[in-house]
Amino acid sequence: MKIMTLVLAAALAAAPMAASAHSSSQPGTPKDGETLTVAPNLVRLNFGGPMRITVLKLVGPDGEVPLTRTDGMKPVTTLEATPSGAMAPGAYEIEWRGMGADGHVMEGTVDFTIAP
Ligand SMILES: [Cu+2]
Repeated sequence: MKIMTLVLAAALAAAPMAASAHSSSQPGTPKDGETLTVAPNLVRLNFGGPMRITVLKLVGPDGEVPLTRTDGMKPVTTLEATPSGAMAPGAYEIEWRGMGADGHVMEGTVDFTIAP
């Protein structure tokens, strides 16, 4: 019983530290809200700590644009992927989901526009 109490106390004490180790999402390329004059030949997401990205999608006016990832599925702090296929002018969204070093699942979107 005493051991269990100690373990619980240790877990509670460690909780704030775990929260501060949370991997954060940082501005990438394109930036959220950015308007581009030409289609990007590379998209880049940046994270404050290693992130294993499990879902990465680029969706535009003509549907999903296939992406080829530079580093496969390994945990990265910078994820790079090259869109393949034509990207018509319009609104695009990068959708991602991943797991940070602390095991927390995170997800986010980056919206950008290709000007006509
Ligand atoms: Cu976290």
